[in-house]
Amino acid sequence: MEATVGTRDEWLAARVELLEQEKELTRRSDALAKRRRELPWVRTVHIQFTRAATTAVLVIVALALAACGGGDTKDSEQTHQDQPSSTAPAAKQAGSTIDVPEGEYTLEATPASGKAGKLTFNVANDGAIDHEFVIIKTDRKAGDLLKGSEADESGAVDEIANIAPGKSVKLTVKLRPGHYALICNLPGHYRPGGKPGMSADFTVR
Ligand SMILES: [Cu+2]
Repeated sequence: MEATVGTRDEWLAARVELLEQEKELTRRSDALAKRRRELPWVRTVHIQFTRAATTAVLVIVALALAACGGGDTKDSEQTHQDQPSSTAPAAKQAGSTIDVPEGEYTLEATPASGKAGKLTFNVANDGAIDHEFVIIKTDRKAGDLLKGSEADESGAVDEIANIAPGKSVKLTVKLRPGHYALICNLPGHYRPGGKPGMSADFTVR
């Protein structure tokens, strides 16, 4: 649309004329609404039933919406637990779950030991960036695996490749007795700035 350029007086005159048209539109709209309200009412059982039904439908819809809303909240809250639910029964049978919170740049294992057999690692990324989780069977200390800029992963048993921030992922593995290193080996996470980072020792008896 092309705009025309005029004086302030011209603008004012045009604006006043437009305003009058707008007012007229409002008046006509009001009149129309009044006529709609004045439509004859038909008092029959059918109408009353319809109203009751409408009310009922509205109530049902409202309840359904409320239920959905609640459901959504629950879903998001339970994502952590629900996601790996398939491994939950196995975890119960094994009777041993190790909590592994991860952050920048920390990794802990609680408890730091477990019984040989099936063990479930519940790895929670409490940080703000992606992390991973690698289980390595090694006699070396978890913090002594540096090879170049990363940890040497020889002896790796299993891993969770990627855990998004705020997510938890469970990993159930069968472990034999021995010493294990639990690490995140994403670039720079194992020993950030040459300092101890995302590694923890774990013992299976
Ligand atoms: Cu990491």
